[in-house]
Amino acid sequence: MEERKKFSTRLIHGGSEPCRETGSLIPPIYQTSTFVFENMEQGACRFSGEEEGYIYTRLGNPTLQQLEEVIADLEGAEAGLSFSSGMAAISGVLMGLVRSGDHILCGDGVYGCTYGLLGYLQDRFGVIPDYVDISDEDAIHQAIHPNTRVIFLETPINPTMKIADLHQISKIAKGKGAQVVVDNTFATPYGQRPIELGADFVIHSATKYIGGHGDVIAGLAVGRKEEIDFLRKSTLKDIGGVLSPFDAWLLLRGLKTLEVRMDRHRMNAMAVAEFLEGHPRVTRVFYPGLSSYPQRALAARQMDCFGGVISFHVTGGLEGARQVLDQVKLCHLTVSLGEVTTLIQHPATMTHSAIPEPERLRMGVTDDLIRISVGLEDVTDIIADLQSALEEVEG
Ligand code: 3LM
Repeated sequence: MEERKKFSTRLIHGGSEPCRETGSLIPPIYQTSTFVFENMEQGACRFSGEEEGYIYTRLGNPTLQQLEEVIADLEGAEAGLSFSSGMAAISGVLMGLVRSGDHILCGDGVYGCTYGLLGYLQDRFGVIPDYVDISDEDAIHQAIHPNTRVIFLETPINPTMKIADLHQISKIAKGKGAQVVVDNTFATPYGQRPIELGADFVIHSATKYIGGHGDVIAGLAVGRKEEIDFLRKSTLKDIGGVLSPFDAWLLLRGLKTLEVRMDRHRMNAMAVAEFLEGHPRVTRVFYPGLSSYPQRALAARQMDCFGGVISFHVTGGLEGARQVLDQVKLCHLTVSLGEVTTLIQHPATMTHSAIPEPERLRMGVTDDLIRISVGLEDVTDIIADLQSALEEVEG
């Protein structure tokens, strides 16, 4: 049996054979909305499923398929599916798994729009979302009910960087008939592979590290073939949040450098986290690579790379955060993360502002919390920018 190639080789060669007809090193983009049939019989057979082949890009496209095969391979899953955004992937997977009256158990922190989606599913469709402290095994056991269909986890959580023990939670879920869905956006498949730890589905906002360059909005999901096929034919096809072939091509290009980018993100983030930790205006820093990180042992066991996102608390509350964010120059004041440029933002008033205050505070998203996605610039320049911005914070 041929030995499985290493991660970086699979990133670069995955699905990317030179084109046989033209010799083109990079496969062409199938930038088409539809596919021509040879005759009516063939069209009918494609629709009935008697014949395999493309019909219409919302139902499948060679460029999307190439991306879906690569992400499934990197995550160690049977099959993959692409969506027009991370939120389309999350809603597509969740709506394919739950029915009215089902319970979705979430970790105690999710991206603001995921929180919004769960509220919408509750109000309109009678799904019951619930949040639990993912570091408390007894609490997880107690929070799972007979109608719990899904355990939804971000790990690390955006933006608090808290992590979930995927092996332990997947084991608990298996015994209770719930499916574990992991949003792996922050870690990427280079940093952590939830399927290998027992999860059922992995989701990405591919807008972030997978694309890596801040020029595309996209989502991905992987899981067992049968279930991914079901999602393809139901929530992707009929709700219709399909990715454009050009954006899939951008992701395929971004993926080739995922490993080298993540290594540099990690090194830069570690240096920034250490700098922040030693700064008198910073009261607390959360980065899994730090020895002070509360879940250090779990992070080391579960993750191969801690990525580039750091969150930290500053003195002076909301005003302290404002003084830093209004002063940075090299770091761009913007939402999103995981790209070559360093991005900094204020979760309480931006990415997580849709979460009602008491819930937001319970999740640890306080007014003095800043999130930084450390980019690939020279780290001394990033630190110098933060240093001068932090000087603005009054005691
Ligand atoms: C952000 N996050 O700045 P898209 N899952 C996770 C995410 O962080 C995100 C999504 C899913 C941010 C976006 S806020 C207006 C900007 C863990 C997005 C959703 O649909 O591709 O944006 O992914 O934290």
